Amino acid sequence: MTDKLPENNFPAGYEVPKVWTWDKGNGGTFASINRPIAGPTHDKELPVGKHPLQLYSLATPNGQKVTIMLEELLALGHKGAEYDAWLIKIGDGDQFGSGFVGVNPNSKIPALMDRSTPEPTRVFESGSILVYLAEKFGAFLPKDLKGRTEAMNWLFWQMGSAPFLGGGFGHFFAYAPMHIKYAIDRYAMEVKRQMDVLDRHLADHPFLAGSEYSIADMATWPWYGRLALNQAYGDAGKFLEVDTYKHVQRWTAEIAARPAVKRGCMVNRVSGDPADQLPERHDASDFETRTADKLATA
Ligand SMILES: N[C@@H](CCC(=O)N[C@@H](CS)C(=O)NCC(=O)O)C(=O)O
Repeated sequence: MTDKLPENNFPAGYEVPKVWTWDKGNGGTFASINRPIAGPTHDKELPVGKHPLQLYSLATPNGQKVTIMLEELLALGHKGAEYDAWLIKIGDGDQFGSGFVGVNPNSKIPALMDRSTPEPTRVFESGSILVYLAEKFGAFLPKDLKGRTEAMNWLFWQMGSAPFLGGGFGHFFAYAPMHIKYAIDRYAMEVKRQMDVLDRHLADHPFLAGSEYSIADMATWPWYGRLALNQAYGDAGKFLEVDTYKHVQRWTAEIAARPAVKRGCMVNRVSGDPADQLPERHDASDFETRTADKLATA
């Protein structure tokens, strides 16, 4: 670090101290919820509904992976996949309540409690939730070892890659309190490389795991499909010229057209068009009767 002149740093004159201290006023979009420590901040039990599966979530891309999977399972006829989806407002710090931390010690949505097992089973990390549901219901994960492995390859690829898209590119493009060319260039390059990885693979495979639509697609679409639709981080899609990834565009459009994907994207959603927001889901009929536009006029 000694080769870096303080006047070239950002902000100019900044020198890295010997020991980091928490600057609570750093001003980023999520500054009010970010903390350097784990654990609960307050006591709060989680609500429990009537269904076997209790989901505690919000319609971010990580949250949508799971609601898409649950809606796909229900569409296939798996009645045991009925679920209550409770809203966790991460901007208000709900993820730091004691009940939520009991389900996910990492304090991040999505978190799932399966109450159909002899003792309730907690499941956290969106990738782990997808695998759990795929194995529980025997669906959306190829049965043969080769196909299953290819689905896992892409699922783990997504889990490892998306933080560069969201935490890296998205953060510095949209959420940081200033634009830093170095950071934006570094992460834009990486995200374009990732889009090209997907594009080359999807050129000769209908879906990520091959011919079968799987949890790998459900994990990847809310991140890279949304970006391909220019629905992530303002105008990031234009900035990254996402229209040039033709095979990603084909795959994105195909998945976007699935009715279960449309429903899954509405659950626990609290922004955008009120007709597309279903803040909480406790019954399949809620899509008809309990969207935000209907609740407002009830
Ligand atoms: N690796 C985790 C990431 C989950 C995650 O980052 N969730 C975000 C919303 S997309 C969250 O809950 N943020 C709240 C916080 O950081 O306090 C997963 O895939 O489940």
